[in-house]
Amino acid sequence: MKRRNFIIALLAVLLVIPIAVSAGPIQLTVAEIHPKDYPTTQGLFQFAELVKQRSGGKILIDVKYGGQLGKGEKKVVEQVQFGALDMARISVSPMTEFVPALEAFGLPYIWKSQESMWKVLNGEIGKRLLKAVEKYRFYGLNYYEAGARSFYNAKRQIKTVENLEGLKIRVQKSQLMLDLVNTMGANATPIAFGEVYDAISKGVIDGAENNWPSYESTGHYEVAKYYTLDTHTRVPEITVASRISFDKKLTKDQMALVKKAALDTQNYVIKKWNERVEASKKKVMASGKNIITELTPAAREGFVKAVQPLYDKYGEKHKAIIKELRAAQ
Ligand code: GTR
Repeated sequence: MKRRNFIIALLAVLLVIPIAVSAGPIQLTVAEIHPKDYPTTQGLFQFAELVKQRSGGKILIDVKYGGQLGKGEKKVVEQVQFGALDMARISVSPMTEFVPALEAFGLPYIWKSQESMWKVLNGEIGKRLLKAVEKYRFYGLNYYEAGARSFYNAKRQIKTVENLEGLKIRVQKSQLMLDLVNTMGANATPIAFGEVYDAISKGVIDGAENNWPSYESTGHYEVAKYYTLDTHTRVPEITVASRISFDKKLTKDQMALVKKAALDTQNYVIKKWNERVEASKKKVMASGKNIITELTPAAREGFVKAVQPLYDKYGEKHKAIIKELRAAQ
């Protein structure tokens, strides 16, 4: 090769290499506490698939499920907030520690039904609160279904709210949940989700509260046989992204693509969720060991009355949105 040609070839290689490197796919990671077959995890796989297809393989999302990136959601969200992690799918409850406006969604007996909740989440209020997280260095990507939460424990059957008195009940790391469970007469103990099974089986706590799929998938039903369907909250899930990492890694168009794909998986998760609730019920019932308690109308009234002091504490702060939520359903 002539000297001149050699220099041209060398320059071409030097110019092309950096282009080739920067043209590689953008890698994003999302943390999920649940196992592979859980509805929200399935939703994230679908999200990753849509993003891959729509970006022509330029944006790839790695779904780290099963709590691989942390057993407690609050710590995981902290990583998202300071940009060490791109995204996390978590419950709105621990998210209220970062974005207090979201507390309204976690108030007891605030939602009439699954349908009315989705009407609000997909409407103006839901969109506004998804946007509200931006002030705290997040992007809100979507909401997922999480059913209704109810109490379970290893000690005794709960037929009335008074029966909760003195039980040591695990709660998520959320002041609202702590106050709620204490208001109902139990002793609330915040523990990371992944540590609850051991804590119940060792008698460190008496029980916890969660929806059917979580009661079943975690195996909590094996160690806490009394499950009372008091459905005190219907707090949705949320997927949040790190503003630091998204602003660095994605263009405006790419960000819009990712956000749209996340929203497009919501209905898929609702469908998966409803199927899973039935499957979880079946599995728990089949064990033959669990005592499932439905509340009588009078007992339900007792539960609703018992949470009123919580509205005294949080109601003023969220007065406008509570009014809006009630009117919108
Ligand atoms: C589940 C929820 C999880 C986690 C868990 C908990 O229902 O899907 O994200 O918040 O509850 O109680 O910690």
